[in-house]
Amino acid sequence: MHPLAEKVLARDTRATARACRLVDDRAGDYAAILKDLFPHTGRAWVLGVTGNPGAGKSTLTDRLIGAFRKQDRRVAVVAVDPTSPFTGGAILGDRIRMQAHFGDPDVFIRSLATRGALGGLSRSAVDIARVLDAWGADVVLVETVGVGQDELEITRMAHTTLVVAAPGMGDEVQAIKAGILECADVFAVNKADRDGADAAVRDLELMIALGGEVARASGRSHGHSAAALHARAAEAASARGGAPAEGPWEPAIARTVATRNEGVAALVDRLEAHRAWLFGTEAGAARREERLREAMHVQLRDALTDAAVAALGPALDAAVRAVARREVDPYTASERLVDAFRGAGAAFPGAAVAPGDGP
Ligand SMILES: Nc1nc2c(ncn2[C@@H]2O[C@H](COP(=O)(O)OP(=O)(O)OP(=O)(O)O)[C@@H](O)[C@H]2O)c(=O)[nH]1
Ligand SMILES: [Mg+2]
Repeated sequence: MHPLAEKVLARDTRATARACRLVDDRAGDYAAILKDLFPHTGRAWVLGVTGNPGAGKSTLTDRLIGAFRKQDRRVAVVAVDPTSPFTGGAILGDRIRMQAHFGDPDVFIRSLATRGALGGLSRSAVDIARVLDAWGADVVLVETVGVGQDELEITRMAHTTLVVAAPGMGDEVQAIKAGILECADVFAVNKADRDGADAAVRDLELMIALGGEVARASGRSHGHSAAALHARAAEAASARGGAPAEGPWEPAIARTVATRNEGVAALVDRLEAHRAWLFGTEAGAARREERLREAMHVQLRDALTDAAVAALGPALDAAVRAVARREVDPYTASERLVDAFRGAGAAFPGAAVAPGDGP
């Protein structure tokens, strides 16, 4: 086993920080470390915290750290900084907001610095969450601003996604990116000390009900009224410590005032109810498999892209020039490159596909 991986498993915080840095930079033995750690992962509950800028994600995350620490759980935070490509600015602010937990050996906070490369951010976030899972985190909180494709992918990797909304920022529901809404398992209407919290809750309730209508009309099963009853029963059952009920999950809503630590216990209950559903029901198992498949697709896409770019080398350059000169369209060029890559498929014994043999 890689010595750094060994130290992560021994819960050495310094070594864990170093492993995170290598993984974020894709430097050194990062791949070997990830491979060695993987068998020791799968224990952590990955909780995504997303929402519009300034909604109170970091403040609420800090409160959630506090609530989980009271239960004696080890907590890790991955703060994905949306502004880093330009300024790196928000990282410092988030660090300061979570400073209360600085020095607690059972809290690990890491800001992501990855810039540039396609999919780099989501890849780093997933891998770093794994490192922190191996470090022994019971809960990994991943804070992202709900903008951009990368961030959507990060949200989709979480077991449970908390969307933080705040009143007084215009039409809250409209302001939340559609893709993020689809991933929401629990909503926090934060800044409930401000005017407009009731309206925000009503909008969300309506939106969730309409989501059910749309799903029913299109023949999908989640969110319809029977399901809503199931979900509520599940919530009630798990609040009593019983088994969650079967059936799809209906998003839950909690009001919070993060600055005053109000409503946080109720929020944690709703998050826990989702976790109980996810890990305790057939529907939850199906959801986890679906998410795992999506994650595999992302991994595969990245691996294939890297492999193809490396294998094609000059052919790719030639294709770019040919497209630029309008000698060939990009669709045909891509097909030809794929054929060429498949021709070089001997690197995958037994799985090689001859040109023209494809589906
Ligand atoms: N009135 C009120 N203010 C709050 C509440 N929660 C957070 N804030 C304030 O809102 C501002 C933004 O809070 P953050 O926690 O940084 O929000 P964020 O969503 O993490 O922001 P970004 O990471 O920049 O997108 C800060 O000034 C907080 O003190 C709340 O419940 N009520
Ligand atoms: Mg923040």
